Amino acid sequence: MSSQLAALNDWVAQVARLTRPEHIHWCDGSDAEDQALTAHMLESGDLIALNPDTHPHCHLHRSHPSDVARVEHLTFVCTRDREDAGPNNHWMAPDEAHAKIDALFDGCMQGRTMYVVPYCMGPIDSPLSRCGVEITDSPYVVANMRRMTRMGAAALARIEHEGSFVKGLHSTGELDPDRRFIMHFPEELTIKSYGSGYGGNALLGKKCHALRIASWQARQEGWLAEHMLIVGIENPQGEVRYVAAAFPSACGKTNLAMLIPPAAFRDKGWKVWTVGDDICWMQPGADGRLWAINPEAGFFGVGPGTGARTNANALAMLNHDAIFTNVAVTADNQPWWEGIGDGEPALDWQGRPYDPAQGPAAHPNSRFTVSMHNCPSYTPEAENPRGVPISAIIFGGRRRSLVPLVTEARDWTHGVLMGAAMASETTAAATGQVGVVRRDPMAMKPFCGYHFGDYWAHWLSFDRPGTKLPKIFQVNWFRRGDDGHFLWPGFGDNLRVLEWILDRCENRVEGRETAIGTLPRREDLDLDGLELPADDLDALIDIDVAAWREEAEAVAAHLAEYEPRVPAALKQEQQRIAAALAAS
Ligand code: GTP
Ligand code: SPV
Ligand code: MN
Repeated sequence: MSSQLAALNDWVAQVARLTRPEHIHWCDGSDAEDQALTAHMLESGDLIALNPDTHPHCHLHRSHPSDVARVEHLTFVCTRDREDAGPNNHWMAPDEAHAKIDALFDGCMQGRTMYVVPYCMGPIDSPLSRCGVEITDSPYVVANMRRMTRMGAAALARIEHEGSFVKGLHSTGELDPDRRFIMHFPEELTIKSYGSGYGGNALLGKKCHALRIASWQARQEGWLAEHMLIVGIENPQGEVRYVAAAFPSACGKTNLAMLIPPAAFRDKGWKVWTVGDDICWMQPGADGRLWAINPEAGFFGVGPGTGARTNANALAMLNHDAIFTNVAVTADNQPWWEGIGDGEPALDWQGRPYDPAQGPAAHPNSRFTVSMHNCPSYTPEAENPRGVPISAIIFGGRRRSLVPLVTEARDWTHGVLMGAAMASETTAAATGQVGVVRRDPMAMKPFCGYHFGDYWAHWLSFDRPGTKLPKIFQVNWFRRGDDGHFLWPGFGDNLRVLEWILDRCENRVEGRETAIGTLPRREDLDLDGLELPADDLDALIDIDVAAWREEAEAVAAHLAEYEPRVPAALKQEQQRIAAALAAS
């Protein structure tokens, strides 16, 4: 046995001594294994079969009603030095954290099966990929990990010859919010999660490994682990350009990654290719460009708002072999959520007869899990071990006011400031109040595994001789008028903005320079086939200088929260913009 496998076996044995499972099952990732697990979950009630005629091999899982979103207040980064976790994370000393959570794990798997889940984040043969092993007592987690990662024998083989893997220990525990912690030990490449069966709390390959732990590793090794979609845009000449975009949770990544071009664009030959919808790992290649992989193998997407009009690609991938979590069902047992566009809910997400007085039928953070092979716009480039070259990086948020439809940063440093200054209205993806504007730098507030000051310095460090970095942009699909309506139609029409962005990257289109960056003028956007009230368009590409002066002050105060680790170059950039605003 290789020493790597010996280390893995030792750890599994040690966990088994602590948690005392009745059985230990090593997952091989095979179809037979998946089928057996599914049958077992149908029997236990963990899964409910959906209509086999309309949705073959699709199942519904209902979470405990108190366990339906990520829990940021119970998520900790446990570094030896408290400062390294930064004010952006909750911190606990590693010894204290281990003791606290191990006490919960003590004996927690008695009478249950412990699953050992080897997985690879990224294509098995990519040098950019990294492996992990999740130990869990939840068959639902195993089924999700199988769709979301390259799970099983191939991953184990890679672990056997590779230096290291991330250790993740998970138990659903009693699902008691008072006995729930999601703990990260970046210096030990270890994650421990207890008391939640939900998404980012429990599928440890995703946010815990691929963002919190990976961002730490990426800083040490010279790459970036980001909360970004990756999408390929093919123009009528057949050239494909890749864009990576960071939007906070439930702010449009899945939708942009699977965008369907508006009819006028489709007719001209525009196509969109999906590489990833949530996480992007990227690093400079020998040619100086940034090359990116999607470490995931599937989508864990938001149901509500996903409909035939807004995202037909997403709907099309959900009619076979999908797991649905906390959605409603129709009388004939099809999945249903607000905005799906068809049918009526019969049972709500808790399985009660639907009653509008009890709130929405589907939980606002209800989700689907599918393999990316289900997606009609999926591209085999997602399997390319080299990754894809990134032409533009986009930062976006959900802002009903202030932030224009699109703004181009003047250079990398300005772009990093744009990312660092991002703010967005909170959503149902995490427990807590919804709709409150908070700073969410690079859409990484809940996910950066170390001090934001160090993180910004790391971003700035990519700007060095020999690199051909992507241009950076900021977008906002969520501007609203005084009466609350969205000023921009969004979804497929976002391609009009992507076209301007890609044309800017190749110096093919003009814009208007302002204190906050370059904005398109009306004539710079391709609005063919779009009926947009002139006032709405004006508002979308205008800037309110007085409001931006206030924003500049707020950004300075926000940066100051990360002192003394804020890079001087970032502060100077902020002052440059404040001065430009003062002069405009
Ligand atoms: P996570 O999986 O939580 O990281 O979310 P995400 O960023 O992938 O968000 P997603 O694409 O699932 O969108 C979340 C919600 O925003 C859904 O209700 C969408 O319908 C809505 N949405 C997405 N794109 C747009 C857009 O361009 N305009 C408007 N108005 N809403 C959008
Ligand atoms: C998010 O909240 O950003 C998600 C869902 O993508 S979860 O996997 O729960 O983090
Ligand atoms: Mn996400």
